[in-house]
Amino acid sequence: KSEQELDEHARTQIVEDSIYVMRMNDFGGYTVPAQGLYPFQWNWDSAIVSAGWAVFDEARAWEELEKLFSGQWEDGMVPSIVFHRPSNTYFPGPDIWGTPQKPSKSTGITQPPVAALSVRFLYEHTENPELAEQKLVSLFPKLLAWHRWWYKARDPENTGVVAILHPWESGMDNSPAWDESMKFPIDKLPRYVRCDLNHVDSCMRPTQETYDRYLTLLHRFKAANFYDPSRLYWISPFRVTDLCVNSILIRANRDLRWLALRLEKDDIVKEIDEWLNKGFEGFKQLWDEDSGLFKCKDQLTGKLANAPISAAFLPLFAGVATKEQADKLTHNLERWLGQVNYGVPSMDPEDHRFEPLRYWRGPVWIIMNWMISNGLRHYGYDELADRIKDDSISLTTKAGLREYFDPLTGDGAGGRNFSWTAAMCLAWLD
Ligand code: 9YW
Repeated sequence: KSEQELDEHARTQIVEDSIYVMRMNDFGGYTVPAQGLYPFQWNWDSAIVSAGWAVFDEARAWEELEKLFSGQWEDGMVPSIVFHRPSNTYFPGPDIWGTPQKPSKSTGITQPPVAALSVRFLYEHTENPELAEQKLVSLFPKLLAWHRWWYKARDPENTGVVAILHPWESGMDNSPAWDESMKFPIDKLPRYVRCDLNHVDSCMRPTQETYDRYLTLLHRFKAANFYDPSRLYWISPFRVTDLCVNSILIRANRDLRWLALRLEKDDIVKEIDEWLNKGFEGFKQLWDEDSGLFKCKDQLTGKLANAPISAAFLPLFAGVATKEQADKLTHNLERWLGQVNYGVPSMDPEDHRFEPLRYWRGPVWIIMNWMISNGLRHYGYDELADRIKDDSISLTTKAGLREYFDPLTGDGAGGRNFSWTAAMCLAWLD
């Protein structure tokens, strides 16, 4: 067979596999990221996964989002994990979090606010406009409440950018961007046993010391009147301006604005415009001219995090980078890509902390590739955007629907049969 035929065969196969994986991970209205390793509904995973469902089962796609919002707290927060059903293969589960039922068992922290992007995606790709209109009307107030929560609970000082209080909130758990900010003392912890190492080799996961710090934060937040949002911002020993959450929030604000216009909600459009304007200002403090990259910032020390991570390129996705900044970013990105066989590594491969297999300290993540490539296209860097898309196709067709990939060898790593990787193959790479 010719190479082209083989390629086409591999592409058809990956679409079939992706649908199979999504169905397999469907636990009834919500999709688990990966069986065993992550057996509940994760927030930003689900938002991304709903776009995958939209390609072959629109009703199920809307259901995914509705199920996620069934876990929304009264104050508007949407938790990072909703524990719809018990499972003993993940730590820390609902017993450790011990959140009051509000209305489902959940964690007491949140995750990147992707959902507004998904609602717009589903609405624009609908084959059933009546259904889409109805879903938009019911989901819109929930999205709005969540975005308002971000500004009220996580930017009480009105800086234009929001804070994360736990590395889990960024979605990039052990990113080198948190190394300095995670140096607070570890509390005396109740004895615990991790479950992740039953599923994935320890060389691909955060270290034990990192886990002790994750748990220290969890227990401190729980002691603050069960994750009281008006207190957490002030008591947390970890308070960071994260590029991933802030870029996604700005992008989600744009999509929320688009949805508000559809619903003719002029006052809300104005409110969102204020968030966008102050967000644009807020991002200025995250630009590091010396390296030509955006950086995360420790809000407690006021210092930029000295870590060149792939989220540095996400302000392109948010549309908040200037043309000059975009040029410098792409210059860096080209250098990074020149050092690896598959992009985009989650940190600068020339940095001494780069580890090609350890989670957020080197591996390629397809969802990051999607956001970076989308941002590049928006700024007119089509060739680079294509290169990242091609790399993503090569990785998934060669190594399968893995959680992340080694940028040097292209080998798959972490969890297998991974839902958001499958969703990206359906909604982006096909
Ligand atoms: C954890 C589910 C989640 C993702 C995060 C990723 C990892 C581990 O897996 O978190 O214990 O929550 O870092 O982004 O949502 O895929």
